[in-house]
Amino acid sequence: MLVKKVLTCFFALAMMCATVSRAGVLTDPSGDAAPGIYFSYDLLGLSALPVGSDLVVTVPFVTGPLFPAAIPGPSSLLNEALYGYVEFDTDQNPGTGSPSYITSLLAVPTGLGVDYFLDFWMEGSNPGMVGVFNTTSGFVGLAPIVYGPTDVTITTPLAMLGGDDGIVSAGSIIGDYNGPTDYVVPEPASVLLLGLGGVAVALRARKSRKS
Ligand SMILES: [Ca+2]
Ligand SMILES: [Ca+2]
Repeated sequence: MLVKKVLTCFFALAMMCATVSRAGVLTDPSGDAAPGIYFSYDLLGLSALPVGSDLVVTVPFVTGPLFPAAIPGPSSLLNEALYGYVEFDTDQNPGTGSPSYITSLLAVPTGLGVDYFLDFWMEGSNPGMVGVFNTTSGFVGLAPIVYGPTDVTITTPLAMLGGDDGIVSAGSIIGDYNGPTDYVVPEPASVLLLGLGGVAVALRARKSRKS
């Protein structure tokens, strides 16, 4: 009986750890992006994890023959430049902050109360940097972005996010200059499934809700 109780507690703790440790890691299916007038960016997911005193965000994309050799930012002045936002619910409380752009632009519920966001548009006038905004008080500063061959990575000092611990709920909406082509949102149910290794189940659930 005692063994069973210990095992039950261990399993519950393991589930909590799995959920927390994966909270900043999201997946998104390939092939679900809307056509873009200039380029159809197709997200594969998003990770937003604390590394030292920074929050490191990586946004990977589906690549292919037409994918740019290096993802262009707005300062490239290329038609296929990447635009968009990454949003953070830093206190993981949907009751604080603002509604997500994903909701206001695409009418998709996210469960996010967005406290901070990264603005890719600002890279147009600040090459290699994106804007960091607090949804209540406005512009906070600039954070570096690295445009890679298959993903982009943004490193934001936690000090610019109100001294947060870097455990955040996050989402992203991206596209070309004309408008959004794809988005990724957190889903509490799928976060738990991912923690338990149910990736395929989560992807199927996501796709059925999108179609
Ligand atoms: Ca996608
Ligand atoms: Ca919030």
